[in-house]
Amino acid sequence: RHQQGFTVFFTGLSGSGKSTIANALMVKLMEMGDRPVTLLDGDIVRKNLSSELTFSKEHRDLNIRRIGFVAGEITKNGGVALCAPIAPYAATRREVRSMIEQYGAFCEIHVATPLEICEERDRKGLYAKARAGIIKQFTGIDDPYEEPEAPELKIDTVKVSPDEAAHQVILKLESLGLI
Ligand code: GGZ
Repeated sequence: RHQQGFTVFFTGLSGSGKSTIANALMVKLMEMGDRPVTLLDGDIVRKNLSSELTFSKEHRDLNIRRIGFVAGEITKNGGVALCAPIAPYAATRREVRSMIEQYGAFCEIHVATPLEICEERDRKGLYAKARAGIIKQFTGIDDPYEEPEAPELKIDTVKVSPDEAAHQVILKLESLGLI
């Protein structure tokens, strides 16, 4: 039972909570213990797989396609891939979806924390740097983020804690028959 692999693809602004929710989800899925779970977090991928890339549209797209490729291989082999990049472009997200749906299910999760809140928290001080012009092409400030139109799930992190958000994803995966 539940042999099909799948990918959970989080998308949202810097500081929206993607990593935190993905990590909480990973713990829950690993506790279930039926399949190997691989987390492809934005900054870890940037460091290890995409270290030569910038934040131009071309390079962001290349980064997302690489993540999609790895997630596709994991999905093909019956595993669970959790991806948590910004992935600001809708067309590129669609591309990755169709890559992965050849092998298993694709579950897109919009971590929909509003820009004002990400900026107010500014955990890494990047928004302040972007406003000051020290960092250019920063998503939400002087670079686009195209909101998902039909994600499998949209999480309102203003109302919901990371653990509750991870639980919402679990419920969605159950309703899709994936776990
Ligand atoms: C967006 C940037 C930028 C620019 C550095 N724009 O909060 P973080 O720090 O850890 O998350 C952001 C991360 C985004 O990398 P991704 O690979 O997820 O982006 S994409 O999907 O668009 O390829 C942020 C940091 O890198 N960062 N410069 N200009 N985020």
